[in-house]
Amino acid sequence: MAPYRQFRSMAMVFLPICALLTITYMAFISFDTSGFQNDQAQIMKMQKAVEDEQKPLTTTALANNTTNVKAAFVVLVRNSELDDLRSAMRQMEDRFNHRYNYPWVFLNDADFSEEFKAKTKGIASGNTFYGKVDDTMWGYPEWIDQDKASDTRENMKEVIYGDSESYRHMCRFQSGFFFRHPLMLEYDYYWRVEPGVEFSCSVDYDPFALMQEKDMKYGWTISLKEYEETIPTLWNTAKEFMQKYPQHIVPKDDPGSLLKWVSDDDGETYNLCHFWSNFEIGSIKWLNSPAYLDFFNYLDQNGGFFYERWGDAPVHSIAAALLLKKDEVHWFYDHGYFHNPFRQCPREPAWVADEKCLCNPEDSFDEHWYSCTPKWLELTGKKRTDYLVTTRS
Ligand SMILES: Nc1nc2c(ncn2[C@@H]2O[C@H](COP(=O)(O)OP(=O)(O)OP(=O)(O)O)[C@@H](O)[C@H]2O)c(=O)[nH]1
Ligand SMILES: [Mg+2]
Repeated sequence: MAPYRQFRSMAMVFLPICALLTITYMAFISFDTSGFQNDQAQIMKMQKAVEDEQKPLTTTALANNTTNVKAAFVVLVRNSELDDLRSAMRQMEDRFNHRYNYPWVFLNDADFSEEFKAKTKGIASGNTFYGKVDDTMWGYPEWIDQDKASDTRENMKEVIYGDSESYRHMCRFQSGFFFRHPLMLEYDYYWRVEPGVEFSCSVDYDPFALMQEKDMKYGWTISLKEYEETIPTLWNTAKEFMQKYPQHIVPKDDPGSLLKWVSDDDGETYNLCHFWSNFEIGSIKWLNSPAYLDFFNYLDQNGGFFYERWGDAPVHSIAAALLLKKDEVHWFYDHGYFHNPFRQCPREPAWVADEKCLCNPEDSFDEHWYSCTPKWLELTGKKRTDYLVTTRS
């Protein structure tokens, strides 16, 4: 019996001590774990915020350094604009194309000079092609009354480019023909470049791959309002088109409809909003589709390219708003771009401008009262950062 009693007295001493130690340990563990869990949740929340800010829209476009998209730059240009063109090309090559080597297509209503060819070929990292635009694409269609066109120019002297004949041919060509020039037909996507523009941010992903991967049709950087005097009857003509070709129109009650971007009264009138077409990354197949061609031909028959001064920017933009859905149109927010007098410079997160760009976000036009980009964001229900593709290096 003695060993049992000894064991019992030892147990009476040790058991409470063990119980106390166990309780203390459990309390410590549970306190420590919940603290750890809190920290962990906090860290995960912060990581998610950073990831959301940096979330790439695509993976392929970022990962692929090789050219697998059938795409080209397209430049309508005169020989006299060579220096300004070389400046724009140099920036495009340094900021983007030296890693991708996409070809350049130059178009002109006159012959390109040998100097022009040599000095553009010298800068391009991809192949260069030079095309002449003939009078099937640059000139008066037979239904145009040229006296009436001439009177219009006389009467529009006060309007910017209102008295210019060549400007009208240019706008009609950019609206309805550049994408079916024989040199362009082998490509799926184009990036329009103009002499004298600036590309002020490094583009470390492939916008063409992004467009292809997401099946997007039209990309832009700056939006603004058109001079009303240049397009008095454009919207009414577009409304007639909508009635005649309902099969091409995205219904206005479709959640993807972009009608509200160009009209504040349910389609009654045009609010003058358009994408500035001197920068465009777009689908050549879309422009060659029956929907777009029916639209262009309908406008062209009306004669407004000559009897008014319809610009290719409102023409492309109204087409996009009527024929495309929200997800098919992309704001290239993370591109730095300047065409006199407006600039696009990414605002936030701050690192984009600091690390990738040579521009001041305070100069960016996107929040200007004359910009239509706030309306775009409101309609699409997106934030600027939703359009961020570039990532931190
Ligand atoms: N070959 C050729 N190219 C032209 C002609 N007119 C304009 N372009 C080109 O067409 C594009 C648009 O013309 P711009 O004069 O820049 O028109 P804009 O951008 O509305 O006006 P700006 O404020 O002057 O730049 C540019 O790439 C020009 O080089 C022309 O008569 N012949
Ligand atoms: Mg220009």
